[in-house]
Amino acid sequence: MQRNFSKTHVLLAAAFFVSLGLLYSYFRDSFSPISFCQPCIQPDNDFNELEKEMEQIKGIKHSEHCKKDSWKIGELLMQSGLKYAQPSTQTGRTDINAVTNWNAPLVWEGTFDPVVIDAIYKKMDPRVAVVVFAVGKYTRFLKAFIETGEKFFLVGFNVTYYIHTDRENEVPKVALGKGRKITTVPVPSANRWQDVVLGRMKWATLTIEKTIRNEADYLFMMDIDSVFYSRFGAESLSRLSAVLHRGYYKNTPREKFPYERRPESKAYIPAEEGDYYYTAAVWGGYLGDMYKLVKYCYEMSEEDTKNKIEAVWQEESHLNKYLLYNKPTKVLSPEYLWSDYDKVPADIKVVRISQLVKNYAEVRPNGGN
Ligand code: UD2
Repeated sequence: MQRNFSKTHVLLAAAFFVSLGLLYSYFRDSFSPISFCQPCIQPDNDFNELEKEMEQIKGIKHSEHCKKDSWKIGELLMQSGLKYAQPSTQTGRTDINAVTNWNAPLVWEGTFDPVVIDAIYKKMDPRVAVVVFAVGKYTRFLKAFIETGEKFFLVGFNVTYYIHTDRENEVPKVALGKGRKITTVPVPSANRWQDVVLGRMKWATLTIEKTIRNEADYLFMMDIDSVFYSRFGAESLSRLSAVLHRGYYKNTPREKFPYERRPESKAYIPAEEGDYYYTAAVWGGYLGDMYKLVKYCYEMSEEDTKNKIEAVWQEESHLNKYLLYNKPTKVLSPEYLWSDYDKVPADIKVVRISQLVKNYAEVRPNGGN
């Protein structure tokens, strides 16, 4: 009797645990938070909120890429036998500062070896999304941007240009390198250029949620009215990379930065705070971190609209606010966004990408400069 009793219990317990296992595997996908590829996500409280929202969106699945064993960011692996100059601890550029006060690299020509850095990042085989907008007459800038991007931007890497436009028929056919493609995303036209620049945050958020989250590991947001003049390579990649605005990178006291100074705006930064002034024309990072930041700019600008205020430099103001309290992991020198309007000073050894001269009044829907 005693023996039968324990046998029954053992059987019942086994059945219980088997059912528990079955139930767990059935519901596992609903319990585990939806996440981006392994390198992109460091869940925290804010992010859990975003993830909850994303769970609402149907059809989101982990991409196969995430399961790749080779994809372990942060591991700076390099193959044996690579030939390159030995690095020095004593010599280097002395005319610039190559590190921030939170110890992140400040990237200038001469502070990295392109052979080494490309080799390291190519080993990870990352997929890079470039999100651009060409709304209204701005489609005229697409051809030169993509053609020069093919010559200079992360050459040899997998790159997809996500072109958001209201004029799909004006997206040019450009010969692309291996592993590179164009995806066109329709967006509505706008009457105000301010609505386009700010609207970028909303549309980019949606495209990341719907498409890019399954297709990329890194994401760059870029202005379309620019051309690449020189190498823009893997040295630009990090969890969050921001570019110093060419107008304010030298000897500008922080109180003179064109941050939003009205406390009513969500982008408000007090006069006595600030590290650098970053441009919103080029910024990039891991997909998950960029999603969080793009969505932040979108939500903060929506809050401002509710409060009947628009930040002085639209999304650039919100970006600067975010980056003050969430420091970038790499700061890129103004080599990573210069301007054809300006002379190139001695410390800019190479212009990698540059904003084109344009007739603001002619090209924008509501004129202005
Ligand atoms: C500056 C910033 C830009 C943004 C803007 C906010 C630089 C180089 N750029 O650009 O990143 O922060 O100020 O005021 O400092 N666009 C269209 N259609 C339009 C208008 C804009 O597609 O009708 C897109 C396009 O991708 C363009 C981008 O928005 O490159 C920025 O607009 P912009 O170039 O007119 O603004 P700009 O030069 O003042």
